[in-house]
Amino acid sequence: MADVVADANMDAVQRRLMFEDECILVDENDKVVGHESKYNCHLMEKIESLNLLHRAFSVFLFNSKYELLLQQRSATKVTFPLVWTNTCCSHPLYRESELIEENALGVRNAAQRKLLDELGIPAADVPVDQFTPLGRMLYKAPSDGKWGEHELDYLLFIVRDVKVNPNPDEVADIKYVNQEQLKELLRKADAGEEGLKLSPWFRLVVDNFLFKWWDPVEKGTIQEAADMKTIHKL
Ligand code: DMA
Ligand code: MN
Repeated sequence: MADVVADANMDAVQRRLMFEDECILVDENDKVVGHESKYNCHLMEKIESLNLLHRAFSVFLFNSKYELLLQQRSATKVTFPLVWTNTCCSHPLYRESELIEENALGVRNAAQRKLLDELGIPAADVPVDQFTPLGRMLYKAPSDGKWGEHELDYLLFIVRDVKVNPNPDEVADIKYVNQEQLKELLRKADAGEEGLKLSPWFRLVVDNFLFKWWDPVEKGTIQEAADMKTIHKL
């Protein structure tokens, strides 16, 4: 049963999205098995009792100096408020344009939609054919006990100089970091300095993939690192 009192305190914009967004349910091989509201997909109780797993994406956008754009999630996000994370994360929705599996086009369409919605990045600045799908990972992460994630997450890289105009409903702050600056951020998060927190999925990508992919990004050889066959269970 939904906790009516807690939900009444939920930010109105985020509540609307919880019920409007219809996520894609997949099995552990990323085969579509159905659809479910964003609300139900992120309730730990439903995730555990129904073994709900949904499709998601994580964008890593670099500028032409090969600095990675990070965002701090807004205080009103239902899951993982105020944590720092990669450029943009969300879900492809259960609609024709975002279900296209060929070359992960559905996921790339969703990424373009959410880069505009969360960060005000014009679609023209992030053409769908410029995203490189590098891999997929499966993970589960509780947020606050009631809410959490259980996702099959597509990792999308893109190198573009873009106009950014963050949407305060989604994003509290942004910054570009080079490799050294990100390492300093990780050190601070590990030491608990300045109340700095990183999202669990960003941490998984950092610990498993990001630094070994950064140099190929700079050399323009990142396509060679792509492995869309494996689903990494982390
Ligand atoms: C969900 O992100 C996706 C991942 C990879 C955690 P989110 O909570 O930011 O989704 P949305 O922006 O749709 O609320
Ligand atoms: Mn999710």
